Amino acid sequence: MSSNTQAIAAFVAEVVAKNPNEPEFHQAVHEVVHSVYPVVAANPAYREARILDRLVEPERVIMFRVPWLDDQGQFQINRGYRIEMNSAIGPYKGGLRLHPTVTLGVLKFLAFEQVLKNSLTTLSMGGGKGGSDFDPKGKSNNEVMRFCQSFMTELYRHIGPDTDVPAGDIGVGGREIGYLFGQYKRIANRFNGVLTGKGLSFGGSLLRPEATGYGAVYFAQEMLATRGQEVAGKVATVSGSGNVAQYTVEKLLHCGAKPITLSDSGGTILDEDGIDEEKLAWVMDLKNVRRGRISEYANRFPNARFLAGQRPWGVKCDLAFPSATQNEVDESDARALVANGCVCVSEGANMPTTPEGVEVFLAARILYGPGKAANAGGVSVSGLEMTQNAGVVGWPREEVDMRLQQIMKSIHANCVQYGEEDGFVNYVRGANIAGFVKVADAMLAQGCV
Ligand code: NDP
Ligand code: 2IT
Repeated sequence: MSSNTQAIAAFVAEVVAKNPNEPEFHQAVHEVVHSVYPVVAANPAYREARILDRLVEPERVIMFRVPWLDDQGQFQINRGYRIEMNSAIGPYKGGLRLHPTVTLGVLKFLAFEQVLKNSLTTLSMGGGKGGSDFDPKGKSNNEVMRFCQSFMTELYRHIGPDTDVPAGDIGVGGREIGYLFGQYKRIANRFNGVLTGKGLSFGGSLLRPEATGYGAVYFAQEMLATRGQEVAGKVATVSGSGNVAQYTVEKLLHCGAKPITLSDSGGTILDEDGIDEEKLAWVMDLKNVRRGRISEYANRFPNARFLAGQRPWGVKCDLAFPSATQNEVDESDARALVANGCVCVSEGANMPTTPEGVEVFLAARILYGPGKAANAGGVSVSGLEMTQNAGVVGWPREEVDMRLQQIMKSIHANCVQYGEEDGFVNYVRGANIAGFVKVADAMLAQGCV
């Protein structure tokens, strides 16, 4: 073992010992430390200032009770969290996730990834993440509203437009942000940009709903261009059927690609004819208004098949966009994608590929864009929403889209700068190092805080 390998193993072992029962956090830290350790080893100032030790320690963790009354008048109790991970380069920024699988460790992994992702965006945003183990599935609008109001009744004292600016993530979209904003304004007696992903009539930005999915496709375009290829004409598999998946399909259609799958936790729909604009509009209504299951697609469009309990990765494709959740692409999924001729994976979700799956993609030298680079379009437009709110202006859609495309190009260029080796771009290494250096230098400049 080289001395770096030993040092990395020792560092990760200490993180594991200090943060028991947080496997997703360990996984995220391991991947990043593996990439950035050589940079740290070569820079005595980083070592003396214990940058890595500070990076894995959240600046603040807030954990609270969220009591609410269901439609039957029964008491319900959930646990709420906000991880304020790192504010070296800006106020804490990152989404809120409402899902029964939410734990402290899941949110710490997401907050940790967010620090580096936000650094890559070129904007001034620190990293945070929050949420609750509340399950929005099967809840009425009024129950979701009462939950959001109770959640904000505690959270409001910790957030603010210059302090910590939450947004959406799994289970939190426009409806939830509306309820959260209403309660914040009521308690704080302030109308400001404390949340992003707001409705257009109360300070939201055009293109924020589309931004993550569009950005993941823009990132794929940049990756493909390095090999003289383009998105047009390619067959694409997409997982998930929520915000990110829907707008990934929309942008793929704009670019002339053929998306053929969507999924949810029940299984995958495969539509060999392609999911076109009309079918996508039906999916948006199903998921965002009627809040149904993706299996219904196969009833509505009989040429499509529902693959119960399956993920999309066994389906032959040129491009893959994992856009559901963490660890949804394992080693055998990655092998199947490569064997079927997939040339490019652009991650809309956060850490959707297991470490073993990542190894398969890197060994096959396909174009592999990790989430913290490929899905940074969402938080980037959140940053643009903050700028618009601060200036009390609203930019036209074309302007936001132009800025989003510029940011995705710049993230790609940064990944290439730090990740190119022997004519191959290792986007994992590139994204980790590029994100890290900016935060590390800011921490160095700010002293022992
Ligand atoms: P949504 O809640 O809109 O959609 C989530 C989708 O993923 C649903 O189809 C859901 O299916 C599926 N899913 C969630 N958990 C699981 C699971 N454990 N197993 C299988 N399927 C699952 O969330 P988003 O589209 O906003 O988020 C998707 C991913 O993108 C997440 O990883 C998120 O962190 C990431 N992301 C989101 C951004 C944003 O701007 N929204 C920005 C950057 C990244 P079901 O309904 O069955 O649960
Ligand atoms: O993972 C993410 O980047 C998000 N869920 C978006 C965060 C944000 O603040 O817009």
